[in-house]
Amino acid sequence: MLATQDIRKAFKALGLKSDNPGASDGRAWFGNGSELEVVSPINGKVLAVVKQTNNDDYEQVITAAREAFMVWREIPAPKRGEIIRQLGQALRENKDELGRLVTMEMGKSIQEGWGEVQEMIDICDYACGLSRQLYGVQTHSERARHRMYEQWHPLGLVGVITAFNFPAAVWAWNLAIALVCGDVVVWKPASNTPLTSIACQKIIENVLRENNMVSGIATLVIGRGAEIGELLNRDPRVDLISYTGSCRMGKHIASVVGARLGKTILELGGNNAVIVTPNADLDLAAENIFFGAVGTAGQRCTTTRRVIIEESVYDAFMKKLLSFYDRLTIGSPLDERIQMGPLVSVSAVSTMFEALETIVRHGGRVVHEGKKLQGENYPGGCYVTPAVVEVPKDMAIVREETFAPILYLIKYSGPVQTAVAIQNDVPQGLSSSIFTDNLVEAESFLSASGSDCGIANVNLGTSGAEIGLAFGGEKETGGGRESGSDAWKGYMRRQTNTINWSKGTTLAQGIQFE
Ligand code: UN1
Repeated sequence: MLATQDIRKAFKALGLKSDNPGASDGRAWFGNGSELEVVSPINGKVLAVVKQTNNDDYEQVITAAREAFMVWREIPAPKRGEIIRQLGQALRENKDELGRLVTMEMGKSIQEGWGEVQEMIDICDYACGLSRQLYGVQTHSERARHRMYEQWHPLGLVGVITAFNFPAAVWAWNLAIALVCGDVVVWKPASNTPLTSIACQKIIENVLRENNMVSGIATLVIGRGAEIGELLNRDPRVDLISYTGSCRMGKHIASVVGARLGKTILELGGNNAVIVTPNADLDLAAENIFFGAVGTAGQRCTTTRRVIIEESVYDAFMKKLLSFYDRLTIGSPLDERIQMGPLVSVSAVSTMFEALETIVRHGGRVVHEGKKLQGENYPGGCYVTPAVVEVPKDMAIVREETFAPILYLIKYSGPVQTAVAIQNDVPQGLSSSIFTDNLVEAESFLSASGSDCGIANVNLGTSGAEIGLAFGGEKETGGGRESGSDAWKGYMRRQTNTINWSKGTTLAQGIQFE
């Protein structure tokens, strides 16, 4: 299951101990706050202890970060990019053990643990190239002998608050972009996954040290959201909060950071749907929806939560889908053949079964039973089988994001627009997809009157976005964008410059002022 020697091996490779300080200013490690026990969902046992950040520790970290910004912002962007290239290299070297640690700490399958580290490597490669492409536009002035252009400057200190489900990659796709943009980063990870953050912090610190960089460029504050997270939200020295997590917390952060006119990038909940039309390849649809629904045990923001199926193909599709569920392998996520590990915690299991009770009480029909798994192969109370339920499209709970492997099947009849309307009729707007070989259906799904989500795919699932384009969503998903495309602009400040080389005064808009 989770052998002590495996834990020791990973800890040794990544510089972890049984007792770890949880704050770093980039040079020294400390932690004078309360103790946090880190429990592995694989067996319900304590992996290690972390000493969390208290207020004084926080001050020390933020002071170091602000000082580091004064230096880092002046280093040429391609040089910053070179350091991120080296971070990618260090992650390549640590991919195996870091992937294992992610799995040990939050329970995703080891295949997905390695995939997560690969996503970190990808964003480092991307950010290195980006460091030579932080382009601003120039335009023609209406005044003779005037030149106009815009340029992008570093913004300052970025507070990165991450979720348990991608405990390393969310940090990486914020940090890599923020650092090449000339910002410095303070990271507050989820309380379920502090060990992964300590391991990542050690890796970046090593790289920065090897480059003789000042400390404070990348820093870490492990602590409760209500304490340390709140200090970050209220702190005017933190220029941008990039938060990944629930809509409820995102609304709180938007109001607190907004009240001081700070910037936010919010990547909040999803309630992602797949539309299966009569023109879909049903085998392809079933396979992709299966991964989308049970990958990461249904705990991705991009997890497929709803399938909206045209009535004439409903039964045939369901049969194919359930045949995948029947073959699903559940167990220790460190076993390479296992597709689904435990949920992250016992409380996540309770949330799942409370939701299932509500669904059944309101008339949902269970077609694949979600149940708790017990016995010696499933220690610790976090293993479940995923659920599939048929529901009417207007059931209230279907509009909520339950962070668990529960998949809703909804029947539609009529044109594809009917399915799109059902899909869009939820508060969230992260990811969506359609399965169809019909061009008109696909294009109408992608059109202005189609999916209202930040991500819209054709013939692939809702999860597993690549890093090359912008990642994020609309409505209650928060509107933020991370990773590729021009998401970097969210991490910089824009400056419009006009230069007069005419030796005379010409006012814009033709104003005479003599
Ligand atoms: C998340 O669940 O917060 O698209 C992010 C995906 C991953 C990222 C998920 N690349 O599923």
